[in-house]
Amino acid sequence: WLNLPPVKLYTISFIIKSGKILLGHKKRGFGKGVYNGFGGKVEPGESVEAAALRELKEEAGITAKLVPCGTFIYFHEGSDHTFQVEVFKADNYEGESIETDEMRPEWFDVPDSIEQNSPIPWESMWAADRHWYPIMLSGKYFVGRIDFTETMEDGVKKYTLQRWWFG
Ligand code: 6OG
Repeated sequence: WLNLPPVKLYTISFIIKSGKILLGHKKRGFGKGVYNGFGGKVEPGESVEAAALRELKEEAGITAKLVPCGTFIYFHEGSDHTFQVEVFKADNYEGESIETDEMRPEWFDVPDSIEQNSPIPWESMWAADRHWYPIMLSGKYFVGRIDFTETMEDGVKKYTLQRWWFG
């Protein structure tokens, strides 16, 4: 664990407005088939915030005043990278959210509790999302680490979460 491989830096952004959260159903690439926020890789020389705004525009067709709300890092056995994901949110947006080549946007009710009959489709999302969405939705800043035991080939939904910290 002392020698984690080099970091790949990503963003994800969420619009959370009037009790609803905007997610995108990913149509291609990394995480295909899952619901997620809008985001992607930070390009060399680009700031994290500029990348978040660029990806929100590219994938959902909108702009927003994004505020950083958390960070998580994960690693899985056999990967040659450590992944760092910077999470942003906004309570409003400009433009009209549109389906793009990459994402189909869809609004979901923000649940009072994630335990019961949640309107958020946890089964069709990355395995760790249910651990940090509640912290994000509560308005607290979070920092987390996820260690996965399976490799990418088995599909994102089959990952086993080993550990999670936040604070
Ligand atoms: P492109 O390859 O499409 O960017 N991403 C994750 N999202 C969640 N919820 N959990 C993860 O791991 C993730 N790892 C990466 C970052 C990939 C998009 O997928 C996000 C980007 O928004 C537990 O450019």
